[in-house]
Amino acid sequence: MTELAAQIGPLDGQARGSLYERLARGLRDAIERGVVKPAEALPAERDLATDFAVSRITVRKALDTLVAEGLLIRRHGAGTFVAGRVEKQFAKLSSFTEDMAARGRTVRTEWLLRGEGTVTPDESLMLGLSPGAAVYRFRRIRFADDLPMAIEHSAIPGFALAGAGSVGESLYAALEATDNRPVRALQRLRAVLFTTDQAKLLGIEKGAPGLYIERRGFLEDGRAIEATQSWYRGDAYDFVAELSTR
Ligand code: 16G
Repeated sequence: MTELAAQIGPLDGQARGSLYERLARGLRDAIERGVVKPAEALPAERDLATDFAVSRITVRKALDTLVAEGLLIRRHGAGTFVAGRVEKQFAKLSSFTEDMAARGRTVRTEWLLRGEGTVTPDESLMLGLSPGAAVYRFRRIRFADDLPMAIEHSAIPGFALAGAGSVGESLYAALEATDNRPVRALQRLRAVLFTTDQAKLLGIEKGAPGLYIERRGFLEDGRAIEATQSWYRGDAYDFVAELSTR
C-alpha cells in the first residue's frame, strides 16, 4: 500500500458522498495536511485504485475534481502532480492565507509597515471616507513555503479594527473577528514589470513580470472596508476564471 493511502485510510470509514467524492475529499485533506507536497507526484491511478479498492474510473473522477479545483495538475505521460503554481479562482473572495492553506502551503508574513494615520486623498476616494478619517495601513511581503509570492499594501478604515496590532498572519481573520470581513469586492488587474525595489523585496530579477491587482472590498451595507494593492510574482500565480454565456 502507498504511504498516501495509508495516511488517508479506508473510504468506507468516511460516511458521506459517493465513492469518488470521498476519495477526492481524502486526497484534498492529504494535500492540505502536506502529506504530499507541491510539485510531488501522486501514485499511479492503478495503484490508487488497488489501495482504495475502487475502479480506475472512480480514481479518475476524483482526480478530475481536484484538477478542476486547481489542486492537482496532469502532465501527459508523466502522471498527476500537486500544483506547484498557485491557481486562484478569480471569482472567489478569499484571502491569501486561505488560498495557501487550501494548497497545503505554509504562510509567512514579513511586515514592512503596520500602522495608523489619517486618510490621504487617494485612500479617501478608494474607501469613501471623509478627510481626517482614521485608517490603518499594512505593507507586507507574503510568503508561501518560504517562497516570496507577493507584496501587499492595504488600507482599512479606522472603525474596522481594534488596533493595527490586532492583525496577525491574516488581515481577513482580523476583520472577521470584528465582523467586518468583506462580502463583495471589485478587482482590477494588469501586467507589470517589477521595479528594482520591489524585485529586491521578492528576491527576483528587476524587470521580471508580475501581476498588479487592486481590490476594493465592501461590507454587506455597501461601505468600503478594504483597499489593497497587490503585486504578485508572475511566475508563481495563475488566475483562473470560469466564464459562462448566461
Ligand atoms: C489576498 C487579496 C487581498 C487581501 C488578502 C487578505 C488578492 C489579489 N488579494 O491577497 O486583497 O487583503 O488576500 O489575506 O487576492 P490575509 O487574510 O491572508 O491577510
